[in-house]
Amino acid sequence: MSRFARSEEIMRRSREIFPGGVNSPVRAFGGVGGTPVVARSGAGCRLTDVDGNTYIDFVLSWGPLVLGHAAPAVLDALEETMHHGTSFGMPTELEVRLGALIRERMPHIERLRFVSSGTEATMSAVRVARAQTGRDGILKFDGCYHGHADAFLVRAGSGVATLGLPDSPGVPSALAAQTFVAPYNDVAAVEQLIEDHGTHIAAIIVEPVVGNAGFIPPAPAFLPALRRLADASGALLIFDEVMTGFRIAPGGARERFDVTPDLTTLGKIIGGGLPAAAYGGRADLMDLVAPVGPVYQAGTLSGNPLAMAAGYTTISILTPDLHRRIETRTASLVRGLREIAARRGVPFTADHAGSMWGFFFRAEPVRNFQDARGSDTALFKRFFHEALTRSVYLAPSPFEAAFMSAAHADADVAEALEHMDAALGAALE
Ligand code: KE4
Repeated sequence: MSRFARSEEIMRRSREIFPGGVNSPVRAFGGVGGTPVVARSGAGCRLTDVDGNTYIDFVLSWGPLVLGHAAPAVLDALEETMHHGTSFGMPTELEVRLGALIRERMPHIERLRFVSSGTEATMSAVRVARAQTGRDGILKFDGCYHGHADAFLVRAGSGVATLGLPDSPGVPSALAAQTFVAPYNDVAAVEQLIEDHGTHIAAIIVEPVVGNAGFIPPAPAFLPALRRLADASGALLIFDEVMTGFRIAPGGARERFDVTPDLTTLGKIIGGGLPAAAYGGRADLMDLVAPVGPVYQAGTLSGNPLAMAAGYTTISILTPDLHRRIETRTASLVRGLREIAARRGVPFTADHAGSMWGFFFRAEPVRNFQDARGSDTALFKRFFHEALTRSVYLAPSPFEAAFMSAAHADADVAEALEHMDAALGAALE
């Protein structure tokens, strides 16, 4: 009997209910083939599926679980909070506590608004930029994914790229025409777009470190150039830190790269595994948002008490010292993978920023999505499945980043490297 028999049975039922049997496309294993593994439970750095197979997990719910699965402190915070009620649709002190902590760690976020998903955060930040500048255009980067709002589904990364849908049907062409796309790390292309359309562009929105085309770090001059070009053209600079926030440095991209955006979006980690995201930045911009200003944005479950409690506990525990320890372990994992690939003579590039990491089966460094697409995705698919049967859970797509948590100990990293070494050997046969 298949080691995934129960997953296969549940997915058969699930496909009758949900498109592709999933509630988010990338979970469908479209990028690697085969049947998705159905989760049953998680504890620390390990995941157990419905067939009882366990995995060392490097996806961690696509980033939120920086403390690992079912972190005891987070569960205690939820236990303590939920008995007082789960939602009020009213202000609570929990929001103030988390909002104040975010501002303390990221002082450039003078004002913020909680929402329930990264998509809401990015679409709202763009709305503020369009309101402030009176312009309609936005400039994004090929392979960057900012959620599924219409304006962004123009050659997006992540699930769209995995599914090979360069532009999603259903997005009005008039709206797509307002989105300009440049290759990541290509300053000359941005300069040209600004020269041609600069007076029309409300915002440049960027993943400061790309996690949705695989892991792609910014060239040193790239983010400073975006800041300069935004200032020169009157556009705002938006850092989409839904994935990188509290992940690539204790204070996010602003701290790591010393470039200050006008607006920042956050998500994932700030909810500690529950639905929470945020957009924020300069007070003069955020005071455009209702009820203070005319820019409307709202949300029934925005600032949900349980999500606030989980997020506050997570970020409180994630001190700069703990962040550094997770980063050090991530660096040793990436080094180990490079050594394995070199010993096996496989074209390979890997990198990390904080506790976010990734790799491609390609000899040269990956600077943009085109480079990423030129990697050996067939080998990635084989490697993914060989690793899966050896108890290592990687993102089911070559165009996603991987993560590390505080729950991954040195022994877990060593065990994972051993399994991935054997997996690569099998994938090469
Ligand atoms: P959500 O709407 O999925 O909460 O956030 C959208 C989003 C915005 N910005 C960035 C930089 C993001 O990475 C995301 C979502 N990331 C994907 C992972 N590649 C979520 C996983 C999924 O789509 O199921």
